[in-house]
Amino acid sequence: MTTIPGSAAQRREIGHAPFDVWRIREDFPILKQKVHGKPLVYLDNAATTQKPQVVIDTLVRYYETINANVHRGIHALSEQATQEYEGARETVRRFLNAADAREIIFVRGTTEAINLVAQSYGRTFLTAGDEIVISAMEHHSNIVPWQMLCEQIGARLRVIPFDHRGELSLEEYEKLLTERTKFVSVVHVSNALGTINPVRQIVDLAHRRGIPVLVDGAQAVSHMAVDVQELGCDFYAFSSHKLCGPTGVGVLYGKAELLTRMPPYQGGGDMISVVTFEKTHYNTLPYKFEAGTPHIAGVIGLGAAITYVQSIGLDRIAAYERDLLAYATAALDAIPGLQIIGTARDKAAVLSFVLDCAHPHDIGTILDREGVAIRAGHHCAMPVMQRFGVPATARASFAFYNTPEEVDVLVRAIYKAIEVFA
Ligand code: C6P
Repeated sequence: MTTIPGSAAQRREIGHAPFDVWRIREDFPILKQKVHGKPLVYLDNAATTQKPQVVIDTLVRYYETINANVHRGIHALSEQATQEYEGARETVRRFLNAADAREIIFVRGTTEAINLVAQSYGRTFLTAGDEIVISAMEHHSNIVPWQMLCEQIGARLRVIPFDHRGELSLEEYEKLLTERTKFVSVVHVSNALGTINPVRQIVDLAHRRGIPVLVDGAQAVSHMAVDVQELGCDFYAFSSHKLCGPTGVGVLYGKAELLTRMPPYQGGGDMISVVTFEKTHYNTLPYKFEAGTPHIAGVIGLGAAITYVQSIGLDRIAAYERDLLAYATAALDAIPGLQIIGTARDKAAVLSFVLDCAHPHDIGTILDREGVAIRAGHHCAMPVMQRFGVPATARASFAFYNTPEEVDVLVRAIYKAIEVFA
């Protein structure tokens, strides 16, 4: 028999009024599915979140009734598409509390946003001998673009270490900030460990020395309210698909003053004002950074996703997920031979773990047979695995539509894996 810490009463308390998780689950058609004959327990939300009906309907409505290119036509459909596309920009602006809609650039996702800054800002304002500071818990998307830049211009990457819990050392960070430091790029919430980093402090320490900061918010925006003006960061990146929106679209927030001084990342339609063979004049913000036909349906779908999560409330989501994570952490901690990787005091809804009797991929396979979807691997954060001396972890990552009962299913499935492999 599986012993799950926490009483039934405690389980009931999580997810009932004022946060009715069962009501919310009704919004997600995919959650009604069975996998291998078992009810789907979707715990791979850090990889991508599921989509509520309202987002699916928005995409269908767009293609059924609006589909047209933006910023080009003078016909009714094009005008409507443009209006909804630009409406979504305003929705994102409010969501991040950016000062100006010109500071919201639509891109393909977090990865493209970081590459844009590395190439546009980095190649313009950094030079040989300069240093870029990142942390040891970055996703590859916030490592490789900077390494590529370093190779191109002869700059150097410096790395903030983290401790056994997965907490960054601010002391070490401060030591890394010198007159050679020209850029800082850090993750808000680690996808492999769940650590919530003190980005406000990180930004302050950099700004005191006049160093701009990019924050990778891929894992943050769906778990907490983000206010870019309060954080003070110069750039903030996130992906729509981790926020209940469509894949293939994301956002780069950048301070207008910096974006204005940066050259375009890509050339093409929409990012120009005048083109001659002798010289091209670029468009104003934000279009200067949106070359070619954008993912119009995706952007409008992202707008619908943001409106949806805001209707639940990011603060309520954060509070609910905090309880759910505490419940899951206690339950997994009680499993013999299981070690949680990433035990920071301030964590978002990610539980990475290893078992002493089974490889994470084998755990993932057994869990899948039980209908439980988790991710197993290095989570595109190989340096994190190296730091903990493990080849991979199993990772359960939660969303606001997950329930304590699903945590119980996860625990029972882990015991099954132990039975098979021990
Ligand atoms: N992490 C995960 O399973 P894209 O692929 O561009 O939407 O997001 C990249 C990215 C950047 N930063 C962080 C912190 C991330 O977690 C991710 C995506 C997924 O953890 C897929 S590897």
